Amino acid sequence: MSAVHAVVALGGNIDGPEAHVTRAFGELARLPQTSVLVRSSLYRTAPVGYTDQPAFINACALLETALAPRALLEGLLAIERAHGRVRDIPNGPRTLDLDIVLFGEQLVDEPGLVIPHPRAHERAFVLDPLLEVWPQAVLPGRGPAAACRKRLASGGIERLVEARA
Ligand code: PH2
Ligand code: MG
Ligand code: MG
Repeated sequence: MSAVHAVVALGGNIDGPEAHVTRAFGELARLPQTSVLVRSSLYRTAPVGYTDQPAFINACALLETALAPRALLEGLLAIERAHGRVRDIPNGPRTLDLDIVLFGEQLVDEPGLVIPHPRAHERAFVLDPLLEVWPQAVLPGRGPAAACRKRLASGGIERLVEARA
């Protein structure tokens, strides 16, 4: 199979989002023709955009996939629906959001699917976990993810350290 490296950003902020995001990593690994190469830590992040809502849990997964971008998106939307995702308030509370941040070096601009994610370069809640799974990542048209991150404020993001038994 001709596989590419893709990055999916995970996020959620209602109904126990840590459990939703953790379960979603396993569900990504069960997508056809796809494996999860690296999972980031979970991050607790202040809401960006619409701020009158609970803190988010965010993370990123580095995938290897032979799916086409549109097929990967369909798989992500099916996982979101299985987590009871309801689309009412734009940027509002959600159980689980799965966004394609990067898909190899491909540029996609189609209805409902823009890659790289058009706001990834300005969102620390995407860049911090992205840099954890892929420190050398480059956002086509924006340059190295690490350089994008340096231009942003450092506050509002807490990496959650897993409790060890
Ligand atoms: N997602 C949004 C809007 N704002 N803020 C944080 N902290 N994390 C998110 O995942 C997030 C957000 C729309 O997708
Ligand atoms: Mg999103
Ligand atoms: Mg989304």
